Amino acid sequence: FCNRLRHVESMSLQPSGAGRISHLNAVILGEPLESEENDLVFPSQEFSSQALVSSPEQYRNMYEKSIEDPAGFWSEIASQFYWKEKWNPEVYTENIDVRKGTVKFEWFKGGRTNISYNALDRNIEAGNGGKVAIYWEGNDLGDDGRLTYAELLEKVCQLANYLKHVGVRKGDAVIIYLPMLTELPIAMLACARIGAVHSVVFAGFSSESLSQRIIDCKPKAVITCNAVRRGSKPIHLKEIVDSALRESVKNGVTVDLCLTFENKSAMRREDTKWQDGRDVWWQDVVPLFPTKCDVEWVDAEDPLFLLYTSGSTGKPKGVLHTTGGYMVYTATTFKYAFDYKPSDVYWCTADCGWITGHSYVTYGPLLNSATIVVFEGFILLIQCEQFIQAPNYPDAGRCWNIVDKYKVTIFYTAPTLVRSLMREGDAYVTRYQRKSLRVLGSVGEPINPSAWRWFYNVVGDSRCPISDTWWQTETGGFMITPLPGAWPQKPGSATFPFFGVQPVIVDEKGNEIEGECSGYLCIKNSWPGAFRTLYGDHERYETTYFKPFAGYYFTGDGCSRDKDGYIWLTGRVDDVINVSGHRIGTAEVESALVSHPQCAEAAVVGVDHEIKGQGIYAFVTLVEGVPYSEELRKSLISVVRNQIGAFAAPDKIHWAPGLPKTRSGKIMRRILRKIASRQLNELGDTSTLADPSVVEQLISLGDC
Ligand code: 6R9
Repeated sequence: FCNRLRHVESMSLQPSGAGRISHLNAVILGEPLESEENDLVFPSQEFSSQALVSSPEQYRNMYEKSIEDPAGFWSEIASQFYWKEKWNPEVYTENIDVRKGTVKFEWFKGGRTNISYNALDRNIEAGNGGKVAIYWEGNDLGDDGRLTYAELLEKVCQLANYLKHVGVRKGDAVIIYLPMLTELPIAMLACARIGAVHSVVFAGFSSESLSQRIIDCKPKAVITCNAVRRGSKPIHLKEIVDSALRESVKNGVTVDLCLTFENKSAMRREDTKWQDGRDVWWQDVVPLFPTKCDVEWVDAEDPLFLLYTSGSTGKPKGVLHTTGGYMVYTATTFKYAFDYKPSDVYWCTADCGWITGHSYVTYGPLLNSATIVVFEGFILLIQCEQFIQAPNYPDAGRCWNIVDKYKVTIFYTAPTLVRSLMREGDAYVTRYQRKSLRVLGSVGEPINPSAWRWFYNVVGDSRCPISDTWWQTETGGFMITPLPGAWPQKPGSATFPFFGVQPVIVDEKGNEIEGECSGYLCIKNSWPGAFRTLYGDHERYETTYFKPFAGYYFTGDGCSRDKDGYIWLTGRVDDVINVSGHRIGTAEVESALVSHPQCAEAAVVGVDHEIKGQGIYAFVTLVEGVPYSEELRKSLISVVRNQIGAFAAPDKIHWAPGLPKTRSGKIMRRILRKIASRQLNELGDTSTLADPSVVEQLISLGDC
């Protein structure tokens, strides 16, 4: 208690910068907190005293500097990286306001660098060549491996040399469709080394989704593996690629090279379907190339990668990140939000197919010369009938077995995993020691306070702060996040902005609102890790993100700020559903459903789901005369699985003789959401419906 009291006292520092940065709040301004002490979870004195940022005051000083002098703040940090040539005198230029012209952010322009060099060669030169870069843990117990920084560099160089040999050049796109093998980060780093633009496609996506991405970015090569195993059953990834490539050819996009890693534990090469001339075994060519490869120095604003994400229309958006700002931002956010120390062993459970795997499996940690754990196990479950993102093989204790095996100190995961393991009971956790753990992290969706407390009390033995990091594919890195030693946490709140980030809450008209409030979350300025455009569609970039509230970047999320200034994310306010931390556009699922010959119309909404956070609930109108049947329900679900991927399969199909529409024909999703969540007393005004009786019909069919 004394410790906590001391903390409360230290929280009550006199305001030093009050009024200067208006949107800041009690903690940041050093005012006493109004919350009851039992709403707050304090870092221990032991933790805080060793933390990189150990008090609100220290944060406040750094934050103020980052806002008042972004150029000075970020160039000082950027100088810790290797630059072949320094950037232009102006560190950054920005126009975030569409009314003033094209939206454009540039950071460190004119600077020449290479992120792969900074993540590998620079660390090796600093004496970390012998340090383990990657511990790889296979799905089967005992199937594992490790690579030091020096070994990782050699493997990256061999692949980079091979890619150069086959004609992949700076600026060319390369699609990577791999499960979580070490070859996945190796392929990313190899592309970056030669200035090629990687686009990783999550290996749970279907061939149609893959071909859509191939057609959009026209890659020089696709990198994949023949198969991945779930239990005893292989999933033939190469065949998914084959069919995607066939589809691409029909659309005028031919890819000349499909580099295929032979994943021996899943499938022998003799059993793999092959197209001579196009397909090449990784193991036959890559090891023949030299283990040293000259770096392609690129401009800070040259593209590093494209990552497709769901939006509110059917077409995925190619989020484009560039090199310099992204490098500086991911490394810095990683370091501070996890209070990283060189002795840490860090495990992020995300797949590299999502942004978390880019910024916080690969780039952020390796730029800090961290030792990372890469675990194969997740993809396998994603392919299961029921999409559950939790490693429960051989049992629900697997995560903690891995934590003890590698002495993991920082464990970063998604609320969906926490909830699904929580359901299995504490015994699976407590049978392992977990003594090495010191920081926990959460990402992907709001973490509900009960899951937060279980994560904190049971997994972290009530001694490990949780960094609940709010950010997006578009933001490149953390935007709102606890700094674990700096201030008390509130379970379920992402707390305060990272250095250089100015979040604002706006009302429907786009006016900034102050104090305790809720509204739409926007960002007021640029930051180094921001995405620069949507590939091939700058207009959509402006329309989606910068036009809804002119003068700001609109995140698509709703949030509230409490009396102490803590920020609470409340979820998407657009037509995007967040299933187990994965963004799925309702329009994508709808267009898959209506492609079924017996489906006339479909409307998809998100509903609360105990484990996944949100589940997918589809209202389906059948073609006149077609009867409902269980068989048809299954076939509708399989259409979605085939067109998008298993993780997008609807949890519920609700037969709908008609959909509630306005007189102008717009589907009223507000009403559908209420029906889906059985909040029938809250349907609100239905008088604007073209045919109000539709609602009654839907309710009576609810149990189908
Ligand atoms: C990193 C990532 C982004 C959307 C975002 C928001 C939700 C992510 C969150 C969170 C509450 C958190 N989200 N982290 N919501 N608290 N800590 O997940 O990127 O796949 O692009 O999703 O995820 O809704 O807008 P991405």
